[in-house]
Amino acid sequence: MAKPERLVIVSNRVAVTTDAARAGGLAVALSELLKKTGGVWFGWSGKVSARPNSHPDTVGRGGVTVATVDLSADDYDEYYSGFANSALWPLFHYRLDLANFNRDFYEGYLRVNRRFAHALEPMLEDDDIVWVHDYHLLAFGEELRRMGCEQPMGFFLHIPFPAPEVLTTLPVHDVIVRAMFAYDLVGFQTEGDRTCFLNYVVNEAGGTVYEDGRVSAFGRTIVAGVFPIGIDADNFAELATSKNAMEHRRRLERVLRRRHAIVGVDRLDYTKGLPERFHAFERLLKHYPENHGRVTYVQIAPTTRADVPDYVHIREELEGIAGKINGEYSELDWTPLRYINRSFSRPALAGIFRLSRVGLVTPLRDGMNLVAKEYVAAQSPRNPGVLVLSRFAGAAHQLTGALVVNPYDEQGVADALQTALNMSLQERKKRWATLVESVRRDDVVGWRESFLEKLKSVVDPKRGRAREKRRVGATR
Ligand code: ADQ
Repeated sequence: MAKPERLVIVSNRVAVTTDAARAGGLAVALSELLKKTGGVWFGWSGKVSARPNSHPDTVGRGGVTVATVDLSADDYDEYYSGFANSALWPLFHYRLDLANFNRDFYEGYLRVNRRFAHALEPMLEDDDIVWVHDYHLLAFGEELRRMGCEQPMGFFLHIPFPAPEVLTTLPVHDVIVRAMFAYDLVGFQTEGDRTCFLNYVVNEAGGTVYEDGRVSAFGRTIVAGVFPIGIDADNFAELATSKNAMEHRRRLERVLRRRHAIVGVDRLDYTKGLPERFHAFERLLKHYPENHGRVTYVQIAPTTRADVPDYVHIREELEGIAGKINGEYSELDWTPLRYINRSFSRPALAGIFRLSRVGLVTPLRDGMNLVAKEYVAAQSPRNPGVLVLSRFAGAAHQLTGALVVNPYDEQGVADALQTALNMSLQERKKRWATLVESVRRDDVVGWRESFLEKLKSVVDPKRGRAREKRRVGATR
């Protein structure tokens, strides 16, 4: 019997787990799959060391080999904080004003992609399938190919792919896109992202797009597909009624004292539109004074990437706006905005979502946004809340039952909040039914399976030829 293919997942950080209560659905979905097929999860250990290891440290966890390498301080500054998070992240989210195209960052990015590829290559077997994740590792596949690796390789971009007019401001845009052609399948979150990629290929690289999804440029033909990521909806719904969730719900209920809650949960990132969101809430209080004493907005936003200066600025900015709103509108027994700058457990978030009348998700740009889907999954079918969602989140293409807003239009968001807070139970139920149907249907397992099936279908003929070559070689 043929040996099943082994899956090798490559991502900046590894997250092997089965603890759905603690980890996100993505980590669990990929871990589960690795356990089924046997496999390797390779990436950065999260450690910075003076002498980073060139051979990965490996540990076996339930049939999965976790293989990690450290970064040097220069690697960390140039690859992680530098090119990945100060050039690609802002650029791909259309924040040209924040992008830093320092050449050293780019050199460091290529160096780490190469070092990672050299570290993984000795572990690879002929029948492996390699699945690489996200903007930190765009150049990783090309480095593996340079070493002669012929395994099927897929790449999934979790963040948006920008329009060519924006992407071409990156001095090395052509090198980066050419590197993407080392993969056999490149996956995007939305049709819009894929279109931006195809437009670049045709207009900037002189490539060709075929009707069946194949794309040729730089002497290679690959497939570009759309695979909107989802969550483990049933699991999240269960978490929302767990003991832990109920405890947090009760704590919040005590503070709310029958007031409606609006909830936002985001990593503290300038792409999430938090200052605009705070201003929109301020407008709600200003233009719809009947909400004074009646509505509390809870924003949970833990600090991330704290050593990238723009993340320090956004934190200070938010503290200023929150202080101003509360200073102006608070009463002895009512604090309009509760801004909490730390992380919560997943059951706690699920409980808070379930209690909140409105889920406010207004990124300025977002690959998908899983919080929007988690808010929907956590709702009670008998008394569901309303999702107010930015049109610039990938999720807006699927979650048509939401109140879709333009996050730059603060008055528009305030009006949508007012509509949400006053929406009849009948309409809330109707909208939620559409939303939850979509969240359940396009879940994380479907995402994972459809990507891997596509990858296999793209490379099967090639694999057949490679096997035949090896067989003929062996019988000679
Ligand atoms: P992120 O930018 O991190 O992900 P998102 O999709 O919302 O954004 O996922 C965040 C996850 O972290 C969610 O599962 C959420 O519950 C959790 N989280 C957020 N704040 C938290 C808090 N305070 N405490 C605990 N958990 C918290 C990137 C892209 C997205 C894309 C995902 C997946 O930027 O566009 O949807 O990858 O592909």
